Amino acid sequence: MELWSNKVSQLRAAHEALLSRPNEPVEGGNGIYTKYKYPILTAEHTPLEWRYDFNEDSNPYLMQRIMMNAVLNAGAILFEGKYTVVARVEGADRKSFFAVAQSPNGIDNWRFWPEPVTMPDGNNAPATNVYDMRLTRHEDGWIYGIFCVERHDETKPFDTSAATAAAGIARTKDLIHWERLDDLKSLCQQRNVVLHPEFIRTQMVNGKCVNGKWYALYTRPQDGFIETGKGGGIGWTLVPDITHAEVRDERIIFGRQYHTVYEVKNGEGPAPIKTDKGWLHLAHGVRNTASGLRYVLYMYMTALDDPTRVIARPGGWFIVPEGSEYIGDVMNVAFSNGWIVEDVQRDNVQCTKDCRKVFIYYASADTRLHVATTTVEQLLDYCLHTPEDGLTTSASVEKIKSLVAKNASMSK
Ligand code: M1P
Repeated sequence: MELWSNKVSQLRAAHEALLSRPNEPVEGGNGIYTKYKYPILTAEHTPLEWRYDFNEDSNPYLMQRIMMNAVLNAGAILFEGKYTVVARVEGADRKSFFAVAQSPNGIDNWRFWPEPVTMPDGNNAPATNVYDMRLTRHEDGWIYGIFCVERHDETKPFDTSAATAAAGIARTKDLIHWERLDDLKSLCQQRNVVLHPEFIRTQMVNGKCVNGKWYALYTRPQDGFIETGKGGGIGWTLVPDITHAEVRDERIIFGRQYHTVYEVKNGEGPAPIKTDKGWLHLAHGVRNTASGLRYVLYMYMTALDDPTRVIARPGGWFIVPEGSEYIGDVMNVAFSNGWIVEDVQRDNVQCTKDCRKVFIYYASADTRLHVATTTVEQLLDYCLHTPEDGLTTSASVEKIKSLVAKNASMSK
């Protein structure tokens, strides 16, 4: 009896030590953002009550009854003053579910809420798996979660890997009660669908400017579950009624491109951040390699008055898996569907620019969740002053030579 209760005490103490461990910035870095020493959430951070039966009679060996595999791709939002993520938690059975975790500072001391999110099916067919929720605090007053809904492809009954991906849409005010709306209707498969935070109030129809009020969605149409086919690029569509959203008119605003980091797939990350110089976007690009697909994060900007008009495309990747981040269930993957921008500048740094802090939540190798911190000003500087991908080796060499020449002119 005593031995069993000692084991429980040790288990709880070790868990608490993990949850309360302070995180530390990694010094050095690239000047664009700061990474941190420890992942912020892993399978081991999930509540013990989700995993153990704490009754000695029914669990004499103190076994984990339900094992957790990973905590990854999380939507993020400032909620009631707390840094909040709706993480994708994956159990040992491969099923993902959503769970809310909060931190007082966005960097450490993350605690999951006692129970995972109960996501209703609404009018939709039940899903086999759900994941990668993008959270958008919309100007209509709701918090929306748009996520991938995966089901077996019943047109291929004998293929156990055949699947379809659609965008599930739900909304909430408290992150506890979710109202499930209709899945996004689309002729293509859809993943990485993101709701723009503001209504779009004008659009061109048949060459004429029409006024109205539309929800705007970033999409990523694909021909198949894995294969992008003709699709794949960041698309844009307007929907008048978010409760019955349908893709009617979709256009690619940022496509895939040969020999870039987004050659094979290109998908929006979290909802963009509004700044006075334009919308900041974080996205993921995928290319193929001899060791499999490589997922990296990249950034771009669009015009304030037209979120479909790309105004800055810094070349190459922004965040990649580094060191131990490379290793895990799906190697060579950095993925992000959540970031938080502080609504006001919280620290006392004297700043004449947009020094709002940004917390980028990214997962590595589909296994664990990390944070990187920066400011709006740094991200603007990065986007507006990183040269574009010139698409050829000679263009890349010329960029380096002009930087060398600029630096040389300084020493004259
Ligand atoms: O395994 C890498 C990622 O693969 C999928 O992303 P995408 O639809 O862009 O290919 C998703 O399963 C994502 O969750 C995962 O991180």
